[in-house]
Amino acid sequence: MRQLLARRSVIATAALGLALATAPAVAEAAPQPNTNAAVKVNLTVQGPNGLLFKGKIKTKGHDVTTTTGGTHKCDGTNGGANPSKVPTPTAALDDAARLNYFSWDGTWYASFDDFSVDTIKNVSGGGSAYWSIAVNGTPTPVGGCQFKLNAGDQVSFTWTSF
Ligand code: B12
Repeated sequence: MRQLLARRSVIATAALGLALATAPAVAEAAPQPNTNAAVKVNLTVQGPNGLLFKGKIKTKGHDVTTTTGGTHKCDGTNGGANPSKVPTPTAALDDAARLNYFSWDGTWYASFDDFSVDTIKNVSGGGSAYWSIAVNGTPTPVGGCQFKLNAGDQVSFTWTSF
């Protein structure tokens, strides 16, 4: 009798081991890379009468507050432009302004889920000029909260007449 019980126990243990060995592995979620790590970029603000700011800025996507536009995200997910948060030109401008005590203002356009940058250091475009945004010399095809910046990028806000 004792032998029979011992044999049953061995069989049960073996069956359990087999079940565990053949159980499908639970899929582990792959760790998501941090797309919004702070990057250092070179920022230039070129006004109608000369350079208004030039410097290296450490920046990442973040919420931005302007007098005219209020508080909104500015982290590259604006308008679904990027799937996750990233550093952006307007967030870089905002960081430069805060660290260097200069002002900027922008209007919020819900239609673009973005700000138009209207005034930097009290210089506005008026009716015949605007602040053009370029990265590495190329005007961005989207607004300044939608474009992804990479480390070392040359970001410029240039007063441009039209
Ligand atoms: C005219 C125009 C401009 C003019 C607007 C002033 C003017 N004198 O009319 C100027 C030259 C200033 C301009 C600038 C820019 N523009 Co623009 N512009 C247009 C255009 C051709 C027509 C807009 C319009 O008149 N709509 C009709 C009026 C009745 O509607 P509205 O909502 O009142 O229009 C206003 C807004 O569109 C706003 N506006 C214009 N451009 C942009 C860009 C952004 C990001 C925001 C938030 C608002 C904004 O200015 C208009 C007049 O007040 C559109 C293309 C299109 N077909 O829509 C591109 C367009 C809106 N612009 C675009 C872009 C990318 C820009 C810039 C970011 C380019 C750059 N790299 O510098 C800059 C803005 C930079 C900044 N300072 O923030 C993109 C926006 C795409 C997006 N998803 O963000 C568009 C769609 C063109 C494109 N690439 O397809 N623009």
